[in-house]
Amino acid sequence: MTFQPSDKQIQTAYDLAQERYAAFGVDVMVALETLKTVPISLHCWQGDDVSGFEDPDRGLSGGIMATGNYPGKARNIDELRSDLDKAYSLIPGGHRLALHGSYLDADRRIPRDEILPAHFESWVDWAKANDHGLDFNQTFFSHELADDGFTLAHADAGIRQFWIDHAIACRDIGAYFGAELGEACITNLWIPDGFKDSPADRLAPRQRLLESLDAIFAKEIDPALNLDAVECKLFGLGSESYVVGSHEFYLGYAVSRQKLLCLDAGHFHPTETIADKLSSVLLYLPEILLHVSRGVRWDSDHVVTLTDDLQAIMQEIVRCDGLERVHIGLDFFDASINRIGAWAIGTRNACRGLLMALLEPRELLREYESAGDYTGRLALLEELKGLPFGAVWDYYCAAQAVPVGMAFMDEIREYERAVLSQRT
Ligand code: RNT
Ligand code: ZN
Repeated sequence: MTFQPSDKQIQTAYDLAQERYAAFGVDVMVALETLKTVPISLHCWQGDDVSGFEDPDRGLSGGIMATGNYPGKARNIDELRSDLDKAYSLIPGGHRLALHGSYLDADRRIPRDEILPAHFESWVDWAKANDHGLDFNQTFFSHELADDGFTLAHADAGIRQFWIDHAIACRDIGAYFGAELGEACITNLWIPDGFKDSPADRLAPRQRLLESLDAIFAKEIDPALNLDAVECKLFGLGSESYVVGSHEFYLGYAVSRQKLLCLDAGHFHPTETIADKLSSVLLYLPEILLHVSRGVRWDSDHVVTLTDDLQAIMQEIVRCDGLERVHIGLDFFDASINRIGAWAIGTRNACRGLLMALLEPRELLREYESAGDYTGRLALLEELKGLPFGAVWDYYCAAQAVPVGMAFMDEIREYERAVLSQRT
């Protein structure tokens, strides 16, 4: 038996917490009202170890890897949707779903350059029925034309064209999502292209990627329907020495073409964090997409926990007044634990990190800073870590009618018993 607070205990703890925060000039109610309006884009690929439904038996490629074989992985679209429904029911607030091109609903294999909005109609029906916004991603991996490690930067013009056509088809699907759901879809482009060992020519593949991207984005799409993002990376499995789409490459591309830059927390040197990048990028670009993830020693895509890194990212979004401009997406895939648990734990942590940031006494911190009182600033930042944030979080979960504390694990265990364990 785990301890569960009663409604009265939740309320009492919340009332006291409110007073503690008020003493620092923080209105907890305002923070919770704001938190409620911020959607997190859950990534569909945590539910099936990035297999997708184009050809689920094909192994994952592209320098990414889901390790572990926890039983009960979703084997088809219905199972994935059922698992997602369960996950959303454990997370406070209203949230989005990020799909990948390979999660199409078709009864035969459709070539990637021929995928259509029709192949995603059932996802739109599901999104409408459950009030989820949709985001999208082109799929440039787990495919025979990506097996040599190159797609949009491939030396072969025919292969490049195939992937250009795939990317264009996906933008149209993104626009279809946007039109059907009445809010823009963010279609994010990430390619695995790179070399295992030191290349002799770093320039030519980047020149080809630049041209491919310009061809993909040649058609104007109403930004109210679809927004394009490009995701950079430092290295991947098998592309340790050179990745065509590096940070500098895409920063330059995004700024010059006014595309969204996607910053994945696992795509930089292990001690380099993305939090500090937001205030710079926001000066040059109207919007940013985040892939909130947790790298452990490498881009391992561990479930998001409430780390200093996560808190710093959320603090920066709030401190930069960036809640409208920074879109929060998740990107992790752990196959060694219950996959619904992974979604619930990772997304709840993203929300918790955001709540902590919203509870910060920004004015007071800035007063200390402008007065040159850096000791006061440091003392306050440390003091905040001991404020009763958990009481506010519990109250929020209760108010949003989702499980408080560890109770979400009871639901996950029950779902595992009744549903997941039946999958063989
Ligand atoms: C890979 C990128 C990319 C993928 C997903 C599946 O390193 O982070 O975002 O994780 O598209
Ligand atoms: Zn990513």
